[in-house]
Amino acid sequence: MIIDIFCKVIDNYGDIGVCWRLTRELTDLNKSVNLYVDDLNAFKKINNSINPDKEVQNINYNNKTIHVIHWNKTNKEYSPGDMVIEAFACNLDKNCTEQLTEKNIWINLEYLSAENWVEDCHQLPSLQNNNLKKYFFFPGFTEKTGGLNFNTFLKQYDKNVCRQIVLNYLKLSSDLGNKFWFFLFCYENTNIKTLLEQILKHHPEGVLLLPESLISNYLHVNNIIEDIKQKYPKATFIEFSMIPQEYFDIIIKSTDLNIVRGEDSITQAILAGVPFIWHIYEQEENVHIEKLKAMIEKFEKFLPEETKEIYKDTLICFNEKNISNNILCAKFDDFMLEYTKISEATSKWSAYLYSNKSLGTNLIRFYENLTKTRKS
Ligand code: TRH
Repeated sequence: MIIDIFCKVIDNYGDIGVCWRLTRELTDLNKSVNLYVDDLNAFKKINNSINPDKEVQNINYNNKTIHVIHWNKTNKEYSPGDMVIEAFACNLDKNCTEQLTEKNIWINLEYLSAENWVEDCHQLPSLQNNNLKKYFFFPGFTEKTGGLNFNTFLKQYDKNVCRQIVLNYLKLSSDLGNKFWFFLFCYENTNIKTLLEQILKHHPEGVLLLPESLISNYLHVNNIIEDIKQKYPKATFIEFSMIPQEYFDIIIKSTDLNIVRGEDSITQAILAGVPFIWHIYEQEENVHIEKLKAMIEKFEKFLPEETKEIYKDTLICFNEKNISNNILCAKFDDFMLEYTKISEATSKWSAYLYSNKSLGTNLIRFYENLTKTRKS
């Protein structure tokens, strides 16, 4: 089975991050994937084997070959795969859609949302001008969606295994192995200093893992790391440049707390089964806050009653601006005091989400059911 995935990089790394992860999962499921990407420079930042100057290249992944094509809208003689996936409604250009027939299963892979309406739209067909059906496919948090985008093989890696890998990969002293580790990869955020201080108040010898990103730059520009080091001299700050996605995933599974962003890193953080704080991608008219509340609503089903409000307040406050520092301190302190209960709930939610199977698995299942129906 041949699958074409088309990826248009809007900004940041989530578009290519989601597509590369899905490509790897489908490859692990023994499908042959052609990945079309318009911005190979962004791709190289999360996969250093990519050559941004090559129009076509083969990537070796787990002793299998993935075809990567620079998608520059002038790709000639396109011959479609069995399943053609437009990531985030990136819309194929004419010389591709003209080659599609009803033998090809045409998918629009949507952005992740925990909102309930997603279930009603998932797998809906939409008749296109060329009289072919394009199917909406929504990742999601329930069995009535396409499930979350994760790599099934990683499920067997537990925190200790991942922590050992990270100690070696980042060449860290093994003395750090038994400390409280937390990972920070969010957007610029005026509340971050208070959050880091509250975490270190509870874990003064904490280890902060900090890849180069918008937030690491923000911390440096505002001298926040220096300030915090004064207050918490036993804390360790591990900074590093961007790393391949496979190792990014292992870092997320190695920590005790993840403060992450966007769509793809939050997904991996939730599945890691340890407490997470989500800095959601900001949208107009506060649409992102509704999305944030929808995710919290799904998670709080696993939280004890007394912890629900604390968790919700923490995430809302972290994503809001102009909250007084006293309130921020109190909320983040409450979060750390509830850490064990939140940790137990995250672990249960992770187990449930894994049981929904991966986005890749569910796409294959959809394809097989649809082609079976069409044959009968
Ligand atoms: O980079 P992001 O902010 O991407 C965003 C979101 O996906 C958002 O939903 C979308 O609308 C917007 O892009 C256009 O955050 P996200 O989703 O976590 O993607 C980051 C990807 O980068 C993820 O796949 C992990 C990967 N990554 C690495 O592989 N190595 C690294 O060192 C780092 C820091 C990230």
